[in-house]
Amino acid sequence: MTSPLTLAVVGHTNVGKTSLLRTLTRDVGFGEVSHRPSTTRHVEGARLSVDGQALLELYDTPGLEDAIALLDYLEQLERPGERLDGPAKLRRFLASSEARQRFEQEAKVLRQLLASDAGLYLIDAREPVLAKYRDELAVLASCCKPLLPVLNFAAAGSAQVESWRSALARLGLHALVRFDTVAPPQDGERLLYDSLALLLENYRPQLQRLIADLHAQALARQHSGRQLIGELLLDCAACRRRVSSQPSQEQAAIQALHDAVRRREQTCVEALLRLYAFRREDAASAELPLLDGRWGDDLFNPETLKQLGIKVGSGVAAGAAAGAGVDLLVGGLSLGAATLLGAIAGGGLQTARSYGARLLGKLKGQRELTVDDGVLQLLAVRQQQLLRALGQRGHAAQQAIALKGGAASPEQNAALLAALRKARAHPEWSSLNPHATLAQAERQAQIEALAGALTTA
Ligand SMILES: Nc1nc2c(ncn2[C@@H]2O[C@H](COP(=O)(O)OP(=O)(O)O)[C@@H](O)[C@H]2O)c(=O)[nH]1
Ligand SMILES: [Mg+2]
Repeated sequence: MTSPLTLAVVGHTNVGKTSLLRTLTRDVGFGEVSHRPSTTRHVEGARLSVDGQALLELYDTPGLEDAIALLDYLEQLERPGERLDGPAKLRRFLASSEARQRFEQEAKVLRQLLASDAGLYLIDAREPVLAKYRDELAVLASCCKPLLPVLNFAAAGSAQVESWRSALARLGLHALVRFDTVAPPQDGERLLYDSLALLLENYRPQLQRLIADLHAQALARQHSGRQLIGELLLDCAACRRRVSSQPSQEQAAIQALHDAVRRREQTCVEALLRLYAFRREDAASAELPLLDGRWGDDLFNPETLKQLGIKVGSGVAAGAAAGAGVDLLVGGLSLGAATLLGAIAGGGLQTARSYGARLLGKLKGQRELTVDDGVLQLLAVRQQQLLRALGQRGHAAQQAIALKGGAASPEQNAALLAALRKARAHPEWSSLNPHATLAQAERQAQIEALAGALTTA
């Protein structure tokens, strides 16, 4: 079994070292991140494994605070006539009392880099290139370990990538990667591991395994995310509340439906956050716009009729499918009720239970309240936004994602509404309805269909 590649994450204080570990390990709780300098006081590590095999170990270190003074100190460690190489000089320094006092932080960093296979040298790319960085690099270079500069904060408008690139080239560092721990560039992690594989040929196979795993995990998360959204939409589309047509009761029913949908959306938000290993407070959704509800009657939905074995003419089907609503249904009632009663009588017990009560309710002047298409579309858009944002979010990010919603494309709407129409005819599929039967293959297939109708890139 190969040993893991060990990397020391080094650099000035406040350049995002701890943040980088959070993002690469997808652990929002790693270490302590702060805009205050010198929050990380000791070395802390994390290990990345694939299928139980440890591939990479990352060590967070304190910031290098006084490299200029340390470089001077290292210079004068040589006795007259002596020519020590970097590691020899460092060994002498680490054995000195200064390494336990004045340069205690720096000593921790250098010890960790000496014990590692290589270092990631983090830079705040918004900063101008100053002499202190040259001294810092000179000190680090004396460890004689490969160093990969990481230009962090690359997403900031003020990032000075080109001047850093040429300054680093003058110091003999030609490979570098751009990164942003809060908003990692697309493929940022892969590029980082690819660049390491160039510097550390021996570790190429395990870095490539890590890259392949990253890719597979990202796809799996996206797939699961779409399914979670599909299930939310299905639950809401199939949800119904029966109510007698008195205004006060209608209002209460609308409010109850609204609350149920809102809670269901929050459940989905939290499941997505967990899937992407973020915390509950990492996303905040705006209020749902007031739900009007839809006085639907899916007893005449072609899908319902199909389940009862009734063939409908395309005219009726098209009208019902377009959600033509009450007018059509009033017209269809005499025909529909009789036909349906016949079908229910001829059907099995399950059919009678499922549709008999609804039809009876309808005949008694009760109405059914369902979630309208507009709200379903808004939920779809919002949750897809969240899924996209989570895919692009670094685990070092500190600000919550705000979910607002927007417009979906007409093609997307059409595909989605078609998939939702079928769900509307299956109240037994909704976890928001009593007596739901959720473990059905057909329900699962419909969730897949809904997930497929979503277009999250
Ligand atoms: N916008 C942005 N902020 C970052 C980035 N990396 C770190 N930060 C912020 O910079 C500050 C210092 O980060 P930290 O990880 O504690 O730096 P360290 O001292 O090098 O470990 C924190 O407020 C972070 O949220 C980044 O890539 N982009
Ligand atoms: Mg830190």
